[in-house]
Amino acid sequence: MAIEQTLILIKPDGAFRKLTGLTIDRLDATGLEMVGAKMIVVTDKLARDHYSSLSDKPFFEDLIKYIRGGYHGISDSRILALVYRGENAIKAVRAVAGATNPEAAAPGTIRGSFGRMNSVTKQFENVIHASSDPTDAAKEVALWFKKEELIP
Ligand code: IDP
Ligand code: MG
Repeated sequence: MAIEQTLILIKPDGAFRKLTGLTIDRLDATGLEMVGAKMIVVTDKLARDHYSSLSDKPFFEDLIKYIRGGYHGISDSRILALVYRGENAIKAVRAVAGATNPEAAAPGTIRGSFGRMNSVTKQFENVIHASSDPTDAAKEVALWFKKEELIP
């Protein structure tokens, strides 16, 4: 069993709809350890670096607007970034996060319980980001956190 770290972001819809505490409750229920937490302004550069692998997708510009709070009336949105650590942390957090499309996410998952398809903006509002594999997790943790901001 590998000890992994994974990055979680409470996206602007989660903060706007006051789902932060409920989301952390689900994350803590995994038994993993929270080793990093901070509020951070999502600059245009940070958003584009974070989602660089999706830059060729048709929804990319909408995604940048969404993660920066543009669909929730927030400019220079601050979001809560978290790092959880433990055995198979990446898969464990993805499992409680649920499927990307909130309408397809299983009941009881974070996205299945709290996510929604916004009927006005047509955006997936899926509450959290969670790293998808060890390569992405390493890149994302390093992008959002300095080493000294994590519990050793
Ligand atoms: P993930 O967040 O479950 O890892 P990714 O495929 O990495 O899913 O996509 C990143 C984010 O981009 C999603 O969480 C969602 O906000 C958005 N997204 C992904 N696919 C679509 C789509 O088909 N339409 C609209 N937004 C999408
Ligand atoms: Mg992803």
